Amino acid sequence: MPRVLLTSVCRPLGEAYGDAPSVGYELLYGQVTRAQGLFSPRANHVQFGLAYVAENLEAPTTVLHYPSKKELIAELEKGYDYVGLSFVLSTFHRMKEAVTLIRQYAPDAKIVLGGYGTVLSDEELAPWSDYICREEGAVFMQRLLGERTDAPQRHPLVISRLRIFSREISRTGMVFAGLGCPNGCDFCCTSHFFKRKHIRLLDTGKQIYDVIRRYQEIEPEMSIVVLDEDFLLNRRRAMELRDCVMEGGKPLSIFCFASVKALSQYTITEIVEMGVDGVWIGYEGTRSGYAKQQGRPIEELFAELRDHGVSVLTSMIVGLPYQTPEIIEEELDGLMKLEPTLTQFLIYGPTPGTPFYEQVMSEGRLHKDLADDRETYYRNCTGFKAMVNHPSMTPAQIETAQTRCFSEDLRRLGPSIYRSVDIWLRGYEKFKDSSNPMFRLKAKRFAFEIRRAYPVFLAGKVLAKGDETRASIAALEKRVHAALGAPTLMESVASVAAVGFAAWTGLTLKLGLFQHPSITRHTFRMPDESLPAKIWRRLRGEDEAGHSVEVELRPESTVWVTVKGSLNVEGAERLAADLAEGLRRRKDRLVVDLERLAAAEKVALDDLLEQLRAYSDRVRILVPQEWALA
Ligand code: B12
Ligand code: SF4
Repeated sequence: MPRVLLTSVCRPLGEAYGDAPSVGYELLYGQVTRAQGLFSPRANHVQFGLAYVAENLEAPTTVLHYPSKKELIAELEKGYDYVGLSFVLSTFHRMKEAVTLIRQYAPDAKIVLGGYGTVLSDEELAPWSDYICREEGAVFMQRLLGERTDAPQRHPLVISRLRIFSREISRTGMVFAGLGCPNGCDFCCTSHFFKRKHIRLLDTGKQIYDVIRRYQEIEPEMSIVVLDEDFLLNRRRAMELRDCVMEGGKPLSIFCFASVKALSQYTITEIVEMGVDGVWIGYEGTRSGYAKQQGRPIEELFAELRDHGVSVLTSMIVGLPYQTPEIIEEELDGLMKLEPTLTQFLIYGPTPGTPFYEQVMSEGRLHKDLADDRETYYRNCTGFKAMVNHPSMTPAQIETAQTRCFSEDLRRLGPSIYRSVDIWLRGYEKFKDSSNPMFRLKAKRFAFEIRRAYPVFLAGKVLAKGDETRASIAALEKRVHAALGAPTLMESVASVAAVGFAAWTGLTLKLGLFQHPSITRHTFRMPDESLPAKIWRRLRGEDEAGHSVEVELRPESTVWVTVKGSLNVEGAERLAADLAEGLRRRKDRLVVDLERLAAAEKVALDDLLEQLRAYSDRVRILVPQEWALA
């Protein structure tokens, strides 16, 4: 079987290393809370697409996220038949760097390019590749490797970790529900990349819910991000998810992308019941006229979301043809009145493959220096550089307006971490006495999140810039304490420590220390996997008693054992002994998934449960609902 390596471009990334200023590993710190300095929430994001492709192949596959050049070389020297590389336009030069290494250290490997950088022409990409993927990547690779393409796709588990003041405070499970978007906004790369089609990776609400449950097996309260461009547009699928959540009886915390048009299809009750408590809404511009902006009046929609504990990340475009510095100012005022929790401001820019790009090129409006130097143009496809001749504004005016928007957002609304607490508090107050039991549970969840945030107030009161901001943080703290009680001694101690951590965070930012992740390496179906894998993997296969076992090593040291077929007493004894042996030798968490058993003897199940009881703090057993085991 061919061996496959999938990799991102190499680190270090960033302005100091020749990239455009915003290019790095983070969404919030890089593109949203960039003016918020030490108060910015931080989370490194891996290349999710690579994890998705790897999960769905049969070939042994290694995935590297952000290797250094040295680490990439070391991996290449292990010998691979195919090397897939994911890149975007702004990392085109990085792709070339990596391909040069692949050619040198794995000269026989076939090179496959994927990701949104492949909007470039064959002519530009052919010298750097053997194959180019411009579609959903798992099926593309299956076809390329001669594997079956008709099996249902599997969903990887990918977890992002959020840090505040350099401390990890929560984990988020990523759900990949779909690609592309039918709305076709003229500037939108992903919509036009998939030819305005929506490709469902998870077809039904039940499938989405099942993936969420898998994350919750790892951490019961894990929050979820659903990556799917206009997730709520498909009402049927979203309402199926809502039904599953209601049936499950446990409130969720889901962040998703949704347009005004899509959101307008739901009542706030439906949104909250679905578990959605965070949405990314494109505000764009008041006169931008995209179809997705049609629906409920935006002021009414935002106010309702806010009052029900739903945080909003909203994005505004700077540099639309009708805008002048005064109009941008007016639009910014309007946006600030909506009190978004997080805000992104991007410059209207042309990406190859979009209608806006076609228009700009046909009218010769790309700045001459960029038109003459395509490499510099691609490098700056980030939303932070004015690249197109504007009817009334100079590039400097557009870029200054963007910077001002970010700083005004911070000055007027304060750091986003406090805005989040404010929204949770509103949600808590709204739902704590609700007649809907699910909402009362949701209030408890908000209370839990707020309580976890108790230690952040002191740092805000001491270190935030501006008297007004510090005063509003103090006022929020008072409201929180009035609603949920004064801090405990431990929380007070944690608050003092948080000031230290916040100051340390400020210092690391100033000195540029610890700003790069280390490599993340995952292997899938590799024969030479590490020892822990071997211990568990020997459980795999058919048992003579009639059941079969599949083993997966999932993130967060979780081993997932699926048992299929029929389980009798003898087989259960052998299985239990093997599982207990693994648990004894390893510290991993174990999920024993019996949901796909066709038949089982009751005594066999009882034995299995009994044998694993000693490890109950690390073991979860999933059984079909109708069995109703404890
Ligand atoms: C998560 C994300 C990030 C993360 C992670 C980086 C990443 N590229 O995955 C972070 C926050 C770091 C990030 C940063 C940036 N991003 Co970004 N990001 C996204 C986002 C929101 C989701 C991508 C995703 O993971 N989707 C889920 C997975 C499952 O789907 P997928 O990526 O499409 O992958 C599938 C296929 O495309 C394909 N595929 C992908 N790679 C490969 C590789 C191979 C070998 C194969 C065979 C197939 C394949 O197979 C996958 C499964 O079907 C997209 C917008 C979007 N909604 O898609 C923007 C997007 C990719 N980002 C974009 C941009 C501009 C950036 C930044 C330049 C922003 C900036 N101002 O700095 C930086 C670049 C930094 C970097 N390191 O690359 C643009 C790219 C436009 C372009 N043509 O270049 C997008 C499309 C947003 C947009 N609408 O403009 N980003
Ligand atoms: S709604 Fe969002 S994802 Fe869809 S086309 Fe418009 S900008 Fe792109």
